[in-house]
Amino acid sequence: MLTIYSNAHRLHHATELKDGVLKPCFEMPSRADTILARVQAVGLGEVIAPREFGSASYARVHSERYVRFLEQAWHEWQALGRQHDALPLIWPVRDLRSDIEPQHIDGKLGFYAMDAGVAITAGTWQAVKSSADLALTGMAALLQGTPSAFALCRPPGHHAAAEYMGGYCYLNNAAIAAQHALDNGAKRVAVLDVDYHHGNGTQSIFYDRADVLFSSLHGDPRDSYPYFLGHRDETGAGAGLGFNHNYPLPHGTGWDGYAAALQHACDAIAAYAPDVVVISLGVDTFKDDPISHFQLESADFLKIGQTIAGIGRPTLFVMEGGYMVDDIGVNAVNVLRGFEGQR
Ligand code: OKP
Ligand code: ZN
Repeated sequence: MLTIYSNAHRLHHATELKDGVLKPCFEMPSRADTILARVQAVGLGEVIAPREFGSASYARVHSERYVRFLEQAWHEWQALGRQHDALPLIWPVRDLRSDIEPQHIDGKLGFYAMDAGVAITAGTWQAVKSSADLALTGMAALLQGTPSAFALCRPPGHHAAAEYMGGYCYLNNAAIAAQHALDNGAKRVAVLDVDYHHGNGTQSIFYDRADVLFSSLHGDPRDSYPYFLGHRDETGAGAGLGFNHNYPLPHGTGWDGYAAALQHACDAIAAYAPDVVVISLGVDTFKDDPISHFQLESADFLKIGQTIAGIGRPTLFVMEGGYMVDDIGVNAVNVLRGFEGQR
C-alpha cells in the first residue's frame, strides 16, 4: 500500500492540562515516527511526500475565516509577547453570543475551539497544513486509480468541524479528502470512523448531505469524550437524513461486540455503493490505550482491515488517534495489512 508521510508533523509538539498541570500532549510526535518505522519494517510499500494544496482545498469544508485564524493565531499570540503555547480558556456556550468574532486572540481561541486540547505553537500551522496535504495527496492517488493509500496524518482531524478545532484536531483531514473526491468527479463518498472517539467534526460537516455517508464506531458519548455528540439517534438532517450512522459502544467493548457493529456499518456502506471510502483510522480502541476504554488486541486490527476490505471500494486510510505509542505502529499497520489480505 502507498503511504504518504512528511516530517513536518514534528513541528507540532504541544502541551495539555493533565492532572492539573501542563504536560506534553498524548498526541505526540513519536506516534507518527513509530507508525512510519513499522510501515518500513514490514515493507508495506512506497512512502511518498505530500503535494502542497493550499487553503482553498481546506476551505471546501472549513470556513475561510477559520482557516485564516489557524494560519495567524500564533503570530497574534506572539505579538502580545507570549512565548508559551496558546490555549483557549473561554467558550461561547449556550446563551453567550457566538455571532460576533472577537478581535482579541484570547476571545478568538475560544470562539474557534470546542475544548482546551488544541494548543497552538510556533510550528502548529505548518504541521496542520502538511497533515491535510497528506490526506489530499492520498485521495489524489485514489482518483488516479491507486486502489488504496495510507495518509500518515499528524495532527489528527476528526474532531475539527467547519469552524472549530478540538481534541488535538485543527483541520479535518478526512473530510477535506472526502470533499476533494467529490470535487473531482466522485458522486458518493463514505467515511468510516473507527477511532475510539466519536468523529464529531466529520459528522457535523456532512450532517445535512446525502453525498457523504458518515459512520462511526466509538465509546458511548454518555461516558466518553467528546461527550456532546455521537448518540445513535443522530441520523442526519434534511437531504442528509439516513446518511449518518453512529454505533456508540460501552466501556470494555472487545472484539465480539466491536465486530458485530463493524460488520453492520460495512454492509450499510457497501449498499450505499460509494465511489471511494475514507477510513478515519484511530487505534485507540487498543486494550492498553491510556485514554480510552475498549479491549481490542493487536491481532484484532488485522480483522478490522479484512472487514473493511469486504466493502470492495478504493480506500484511503487517514490516521487519527492511538496513544499507546509502543504498539501504535503494529496496530495501525495491522489494519492496513489485514486490508491487503496479509497476516
Ligand atoms: C483525539 B482522537 C485525556 C483527555 C483527552 C481529548 C481526547 C482527544 C482524542 N486526559 N481528551 O479522537 O484520538
Ligand atoms: Zn481517538
